Amino acid sequence: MNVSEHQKAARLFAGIRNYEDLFVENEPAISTLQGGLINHSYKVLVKNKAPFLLQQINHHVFKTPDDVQSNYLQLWNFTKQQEVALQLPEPLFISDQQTLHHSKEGNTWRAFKFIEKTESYKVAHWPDQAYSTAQTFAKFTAAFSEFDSSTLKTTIPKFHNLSFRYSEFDTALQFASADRLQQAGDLIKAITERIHYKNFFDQLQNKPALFKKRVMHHDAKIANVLFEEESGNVICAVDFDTVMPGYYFSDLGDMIRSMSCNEDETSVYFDKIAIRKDFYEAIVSGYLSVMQEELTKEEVEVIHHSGIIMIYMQAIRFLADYLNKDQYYRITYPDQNLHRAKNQLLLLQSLEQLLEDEYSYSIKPSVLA
Ligand code: GN1
Ligand code: MG
Repeated sequence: MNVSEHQKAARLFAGIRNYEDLFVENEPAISTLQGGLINHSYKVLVKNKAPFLLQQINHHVFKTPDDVQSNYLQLWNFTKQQEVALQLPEPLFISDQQTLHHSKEGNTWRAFKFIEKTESYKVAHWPDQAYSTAQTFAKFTAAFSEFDSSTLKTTIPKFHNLSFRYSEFDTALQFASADRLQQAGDLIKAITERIHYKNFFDQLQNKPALFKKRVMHHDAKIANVLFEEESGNVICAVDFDTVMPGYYFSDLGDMIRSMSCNEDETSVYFDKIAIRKDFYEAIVSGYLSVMQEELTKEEVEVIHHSGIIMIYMQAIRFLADYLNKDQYYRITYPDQNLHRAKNQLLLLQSLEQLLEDEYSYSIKPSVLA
């Protein structure tokens, strides 16, 4: 019988190590979970055992999957040892020390206890939901304020470094086909016109005492939060692969990106892409309700740059990937990355408008002049 790779991994995490242990009735039942653009995830049911989430870590994106897992275990152990009140998904062990399975096909697998009766959303439905999601990611960072973030391994170098992303985009421009360059013409212009956001990032990188590195999630979108089905309350954040030291605006900005609009990043209803002011305010105030004390005065002063930087960065990443012939983000139709970039640039425009009209917020704050 031909046993697939994920089936073998599921058996291992289910505690079935030998063929003698395997019977028809304890063969794991595996279903594919939709969602992320990077890893493959499955729900596994095994007779008389708690269900679990099985994941294959994408090693094209995460070149050192063992580091991804060791970062997670560091956080997990810290919360247990320090009795930090923060819920995290429980990693499953194959043996005493082992939480990873390296398949002979060259892939890395891990598993977590499945958290039942939950749901997650692609967009926020009520400002309250946005507020509690913002608090969740803020509490995540706050929970590790006593943890030395420099001990975390860098699983994706320069991941949320806007200057680096901009240079990748520049390189993509040089190698793109004439056809793709033409299709993306307006979007390329919209990005290059806004190079001052990159310059802003360059400047704050030179001020480590004012702009601090903390434990950041780096994928703080609402889709990465589990809500309890019945009550709608937040249970916990998930997807900690990109936890690394970073700037606060990575998470706050990704939340603005993913929750202040009624359409998600894949929407092609371009005329509906807009920032909802009440959601925007809920996100910023929810985040500050937890993080205000942690942030420096200078960080708070430029808080409205958070959404700008992250939406801009995501537009750049989607467009660069389109120009690179879609090597990074999974697509379901040919122009999807182009459309995602357009979606994000429209969102950026809408945020710029809001900040100018309603907040009289200067995009070049004096602190960084
Ligand atoms: C990727 O796979 P997923 O959806 O969790 C990406 C994020 C992007 C996001 C866009 C490792 O996350 O940075 O913001 O897509 N993760 C990685 O939705 O590149
Ligand atoms: Mg992710």
